[in-house]
Formats: sequence, structure tokens, C-alpha cells
Amino acid sequence: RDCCPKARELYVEAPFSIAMTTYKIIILGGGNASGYAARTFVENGLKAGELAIVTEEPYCAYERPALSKGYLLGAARLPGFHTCVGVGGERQAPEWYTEKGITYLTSSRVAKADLANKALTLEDGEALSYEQLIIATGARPVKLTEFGVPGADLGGIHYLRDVRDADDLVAAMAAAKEAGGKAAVVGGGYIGMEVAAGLAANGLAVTIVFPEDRLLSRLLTPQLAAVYERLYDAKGVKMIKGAKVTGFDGADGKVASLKYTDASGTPQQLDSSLVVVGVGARPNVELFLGQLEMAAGGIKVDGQMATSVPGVYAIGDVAAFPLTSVATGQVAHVRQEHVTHCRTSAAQAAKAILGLSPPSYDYLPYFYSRVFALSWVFYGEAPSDATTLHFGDTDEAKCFGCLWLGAGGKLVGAFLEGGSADDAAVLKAAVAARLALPAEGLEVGSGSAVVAHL
Ligand code: NAD
Ligand code: ISD
Repeated sequence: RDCCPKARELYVEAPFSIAMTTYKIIILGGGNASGYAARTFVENGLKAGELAIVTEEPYCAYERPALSKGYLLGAARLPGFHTCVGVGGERQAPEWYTEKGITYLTSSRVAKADLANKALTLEDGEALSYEQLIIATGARPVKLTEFGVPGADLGGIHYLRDVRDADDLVAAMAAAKEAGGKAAVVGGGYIGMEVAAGLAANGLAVTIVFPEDRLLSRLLTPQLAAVYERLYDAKGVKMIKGAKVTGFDGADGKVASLKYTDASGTPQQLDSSLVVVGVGARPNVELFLGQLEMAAGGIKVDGQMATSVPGVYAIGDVAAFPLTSVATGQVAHVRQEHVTHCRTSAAQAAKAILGLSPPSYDYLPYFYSRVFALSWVFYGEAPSDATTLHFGDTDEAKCFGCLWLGAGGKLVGAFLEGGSADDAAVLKAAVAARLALPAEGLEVGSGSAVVAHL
């Protein structure tokens, strides 16, 4: 502006001043994965001022799985469950980031990501630039409004993804209980099962409405699902299977009932002043469309979590990484919406950025859940064409499970309810090693007996 008349004119006329803050590393998205990446950077000598985390959430990273479990029971509240307490690590409350010289921009939504110019623009116009970028934008709940379901925008219809959603739900639960109201849960997956258990534990009359013939049908066999369904039944939770939600009715902008067609196609109605919807999640990729290669609905990465643009990495729910199937041995890009992948992919990207050249990402799919007093783990895959071997005492519902045997009797998946951490570790190792087992004649006793056999 001092030497060029045109620049001076532009400078004087510009309605705002353009200030660009540069960081060595920016993490875009402040979910759980960002906290785990920060931890790995700090463990490896990050210097003050090198890292910024930008998130639209008003909180520093926390262990998201708590929201559908302990949070609904009043057992988890911030700052108690900030990352990394989920693995017994240090609790990274906001002061932790300040002490480490990490800039944490909360309530800051990125409106534009210009990967060619290594620049991010926040909604308020602030501009940031980076040398290396980690994308950790996660996923958001699929909404029934996206399908044009009539009445889906009424008040009292909840989704659960972040602390704000959980706070809204906790307040709505209290109000519904006060009013002696009834709650409906749409979807029989992870959110459906965990939230229904939370609502019931809070004394609400709950009905789960879902299209499949059993709970968590993408994982549970009919035999396993039957055990959990008996438990829900015993807790007074009703289930409407084979149902398609067709709309909601309400008064004064607030939901009063849910409409659905039952398994025979007959229209039905269910009174409910509180509805929680858990019909899946959608990765947040919109900022990067046309700039990055995509796969499986997410951002395609390699075994270092590197995307198709040099210096840009993706981790957690949004990343589609190469995974070797335990069942087929084939490699395909997949996304894993699970906290363990969130943690390990975060560490992987941080190490890659630090030049530590970690071995290519090697991940064994793992899922877990806790409902009422029950708690299960699952390792590997549950292909529909595998031979399943159920074990344990499903009547007592204390310790039981299932093994999935693929080609050649190789163990490709294992589910265990109620076992010890040591039992789970044995199953994990057996699946990772694709242990060959005889489908016939295997002694299937209690969970522990099966583990001893393995
Ligand atoms: P999900 O995929 O586990 O379950 C979705 C359920 O909704 C299924 O039963 C599905 O058939 C049903 N559904 C789909 N469309 C529907 C429709 N139009 N009407 C009625 N039902 C419909 O997804 P979720 O439960 O919403 O969970 C969201 C995300 O959170 C997932 O990534 C999940 O893995 C994650 N999560 C995981 C855990 C855990 O691992 N313990 C717990 C909570 C959430
Ligand atoms: O294990 C889990 C869990 O309980 C979740 O809610 O993984 C999900 C994550 O929050 C999604 O990555």
C-alpha cells in the first residue's frame, strides 16, 4: 500500500482489514479425535504456538460415547469427561491446552476451506492458514426432515450428537417425567438402544420404533438380539418392529404423537411428547467436496491418514481408510464410526505429520455398548454368510456371546457380553490371528470356557 497507488486505493476502500494467523498445524474439528491428536503432538515435543484447533462446539474435546450412556444417567458432566479420560489418560480441560500453548478456537465455525492456498475462513471472516491440516469434522445425525417426513421439525423431537443435544435431552426427559409423558425412540441401532435404556432408567415409559426384525440387526444375531430384547421388555420398554415412521402430529409446535405403518402396512399412531431419533450419521465432508478424493461417503486417506492433497490429513468418523477385511482378506476403504478408531487414527496422523513414519494403519474393527447393567464388546466382522457359534448362558444373561467363523473355520468375529477385560483381550487376539476353529464339536460352554478353549 505504500508504493502502489492502486493498492493504496484498495487498501483505503477495503471495508475490513484482512489479518491471517498462521499455525504450523491446524486441526479442523474439535471432537474427541482432535484431543487425542493434540495429546500425541504434546507427547512428541509440540512447541507453544504451533497448533490450533478450530471447532464450532463451545467445548474442548470430550469423550463423546458418554453422551448416550452416563450423561443420560447424570453420571457424566463436563469437565469430568474431557478427552483423554476414556483411556485412563490425562483429563485435557481447557487449561491443559492453554498450558501447552495450543490455541483452541471454540464456537468457531469454518465457513470455507481453501486447500490449494492452505487457508481457512471462519464464519466471522477471520482467516487462518496452516502448513499441515488435520480434518476431524466427524459426522452429524441423519435427520428425518431430510426425507420430508411430515411434522419432523416439531419441537420435542431430539437427536443426539453433542453436549448441547444431550443437555436438551436431559431437560426434556425431566419435563416429560414431570408430565407423566411417554417417550418414543426412532431407530433400533446404537443410539436407539442406549438412549432407550437411559430414558427407561429415568422412569419414562419408552417405545422403540424401528424397521428391522430385531435390535441392532447389523451386528446382533437373532439369538443375541433376543437376550437384549428380553431385558428391554423386563425394564418395561416396548418395541415396535418392522415399522416405518410416516410422520408426527403435534400442537403449539410441539410433538404429541408419532405416526407409523406397522409390519402389515397398517397406519398406526403412538402418543409421545418426547421423541429421540437415531437413524444413522452422515460424515461432514461438504467443505472439501471437489478438493479431496472421497470414498465410502468420507475423505479417502492412506495408511498414514494422508488425503489426496499433500499436507492434509483426515481422522475419525470422516476418514475412509484402507482396511483389510478379516473375513475376505480384501482391502477396501471404509469408515468406522467408533471411538477407538477416532483415538488411534488421531495418533497415527499426528505421528505421520511429525515425520515419525508410523507403520501403515492397522485396525481391527471393534465396537462396544453398555445398556442397563449389561456391557458387551465385539471384535472383527459379522458377515451374514459366516457360521455362528453361540455360547454361554443366555437365560441368565450374565456371560454369553457368539463367534463368527468364516472360510476354513477361521474366526472372523467375536461378541462377548459380561466377560472380563482379560476374556475380551483373548477374543481380540484370536480374531486378529484369524484362529482356525472346528465349527463342529467345539465345546461351547460359558463365556469363560470358550475363552479358555481359545
Ligand atoms: P445406527 O446405524 O446404529 O442405527 C440406525 C437405526 O435406525 C437402524 O435401526 C436403522 O434401521 C434405523 N433407521 C434408519 N432409517 C430409519 C427411518 N427412516 N425410520 C426409522 N428407523 C430408521 O445409527 P445410530 O444409532 O443413529 O448411531 C449414530 C452414530 O453414532 C453411529 O455412527 C453409531 O455407530 C454411533 N454410536 C455408536 C455407539 C456405540 O458404538 N456404542 C453408541 C451410540 C452411537
Ligand atoms: O463407541 C462409540 C460410541 O459410543 C459412540 O457414540 O463410538 C461412537 C462415537 O461417538 C462416534 O465416533
